[in-house]
Amino acid sequence: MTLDRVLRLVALAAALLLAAPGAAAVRPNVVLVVVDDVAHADVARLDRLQEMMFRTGTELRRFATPDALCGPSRVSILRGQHGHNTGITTNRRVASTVRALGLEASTLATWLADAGYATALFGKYLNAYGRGSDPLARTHVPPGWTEWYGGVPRRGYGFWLNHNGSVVTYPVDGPHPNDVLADLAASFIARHAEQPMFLYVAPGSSHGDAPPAHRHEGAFRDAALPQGPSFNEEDVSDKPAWIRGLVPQPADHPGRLERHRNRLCSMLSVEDLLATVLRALSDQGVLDSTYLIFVSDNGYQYGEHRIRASKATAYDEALLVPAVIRGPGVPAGVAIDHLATNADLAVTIADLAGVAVPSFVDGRSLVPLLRGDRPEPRVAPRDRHRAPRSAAEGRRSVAELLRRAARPVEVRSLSRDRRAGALRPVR
Ligand SMILES: [Ca+2]
Repeated sequence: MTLDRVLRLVALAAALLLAAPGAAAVRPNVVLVVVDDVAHADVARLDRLQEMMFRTGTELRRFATPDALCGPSRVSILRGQHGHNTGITTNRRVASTVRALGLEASTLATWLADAGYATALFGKYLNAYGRGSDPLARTHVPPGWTEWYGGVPRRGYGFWLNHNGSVVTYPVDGPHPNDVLADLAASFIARHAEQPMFLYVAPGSSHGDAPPAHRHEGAFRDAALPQGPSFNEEDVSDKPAWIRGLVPQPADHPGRLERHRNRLCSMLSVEDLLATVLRALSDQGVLDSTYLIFVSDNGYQYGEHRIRASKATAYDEALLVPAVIRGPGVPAGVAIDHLATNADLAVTIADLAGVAVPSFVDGRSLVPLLRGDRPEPRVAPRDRHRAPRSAAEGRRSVAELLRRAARPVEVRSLSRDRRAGALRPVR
């Protein structure tokens, strides 16, 4: 253990004790909530989420998911590696490929379980897990999980979930998946509060058509599409050919409006889930010794840069996701603009737990950032989006990605900027 790490752990322990006198704070609990396809523009409209997380925690405003796609992002979260090092850069057969590559043998779950944590996953594991297109069985439980409630419960009512190796099917007239996940998480907390806990809570309901809980249907019936400065970008002459070939998108497209509104509605049951988890932690007297992290696996575009309804692009709206952490010693209502990525989560959580990480990780601990330190600037991971049609367009895409660090919303390509030549890929 390096001196720097020892000092950081000592400082964090001090912060914990200051924030929660009397609490068993040496090994804090961690709840990681990973939502699906939720963009910055979405969370701005979710009042209870703002109250439960953003006003009580520290926001990472430049939190990037370099592949901007579900599967690669979720593997990066569990492994602490960027997609170009996990080898997972698409959604194709993610679950079985991860297993075949042996990536499940060493994840955030195994690191924490080996250190004595009670670990549990609730909800979406990896794309194609247990689906007909993927040979990985629904009964598969990866190593490292004390309890396992994995599946891909993203179609709303009528879904399946693997309960510790046994598949449970919920009927269409049964509960909404997020309510099931909430109850399972609360039960886990009640049964394991005596030891340090790690909960990976992954409601997938905001993906795709995002069918909300019945009680939330129509709650955002008047919501308009987000229309920031990049919406229907007027001048695309400096963009790659595939962007230049796009026509302006209508702001009142019925299908996109419905998808956006459903996504917001589906997030209301995620708010309910989060409230249930907070209440369960509070009931057990461990809320003050628990870190809660909320993050999306990728962002989403509704017409920004003329892109109709998509992710997996090199633009801010898909790359940068809502990310916030609250817990003992973490300043409330603060926003940080330092670049962070999904590969940092596993390393950060291990750091909070005082657990060593394997040498293969790419991520860095964000604990110094939360403490107020400002580490050296980072270079964004290499862009892999939308296969460029020429080397020149490839450079242009990279330049567009990296320019992001300069402004919240960038509409001008950096491709003709000489400084782009100084940009370089990571590892
Ligand atoms: Ca996603």
